[in-house]
Amino acid sequence: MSNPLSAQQLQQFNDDGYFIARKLASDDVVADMNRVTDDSINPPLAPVEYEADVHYPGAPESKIAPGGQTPRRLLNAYTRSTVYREWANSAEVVNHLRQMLDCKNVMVSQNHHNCVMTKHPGFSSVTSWHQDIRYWSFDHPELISVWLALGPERPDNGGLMVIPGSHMLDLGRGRLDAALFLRTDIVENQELVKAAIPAELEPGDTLFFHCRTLHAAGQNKAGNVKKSLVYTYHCEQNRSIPETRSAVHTDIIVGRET
Ligand SMILES: O=C(O)CCC(=O)C(=O)O
Repeated sequence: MSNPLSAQQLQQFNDDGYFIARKLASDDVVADMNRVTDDSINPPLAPVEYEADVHYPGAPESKIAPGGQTPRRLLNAYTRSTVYREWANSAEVVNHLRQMLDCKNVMVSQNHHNCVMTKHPGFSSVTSWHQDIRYWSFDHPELISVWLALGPERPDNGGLMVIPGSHMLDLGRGRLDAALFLRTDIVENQELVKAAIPAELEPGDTLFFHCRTLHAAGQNKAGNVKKSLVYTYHCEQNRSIPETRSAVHTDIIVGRET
């Protein structure tokens, strides 16, 4: 296996619920992805989710409000471009996932994430604390998202923050609001978020995080659009529940010929 994770790195992922692989994507791959992404933002190439669609704090109220046409996610990344698809299938990504998920056949979902997240200065919204498992319906809550930075990511441009070890917490339903975000009015939650740390990334750095790891992100207050390619993976044996949002489009085994 090329460039396997060491036992210590794997332990770090298991303990923290996330792991950053520095410079996992080459400069050439990142440059290609930036080119394709920039061509898809202006004008936005469908299918696109707009800031106005998410209704998160700070988002424009509607598509006709100022900033209402700001893209938030370029959807269907896997089928959108060869360069995105090749990354989803790359040995760098798939070998790490085989180790983290502890299975040979890893599948990528086309049902959520599977997108390029774009965060624009001026019209971006806040994503409150949540676990991605809220989106997913699978036999087991064992999925990993892979977040590739196409540029620098820090708190001031809306980069992710994570709470180490939060993937092991048993959060009762009462600690989450109607949309399954962490309630801010609960003292235990206020204490919990004090442990947050920024996942600072440089172009090509790749954040692997468990679907139960609490994370959040602020608005982009910097000068450039922040862009990140995100996929979510699971083992072949861990199946989506039929007739849920997780089962609409076919999952694909990665790491074979594309
Ligand atoms: O970039 C952001 O605002 C966070 C996105 C996120 O956490 C998600 O889509 O699950």
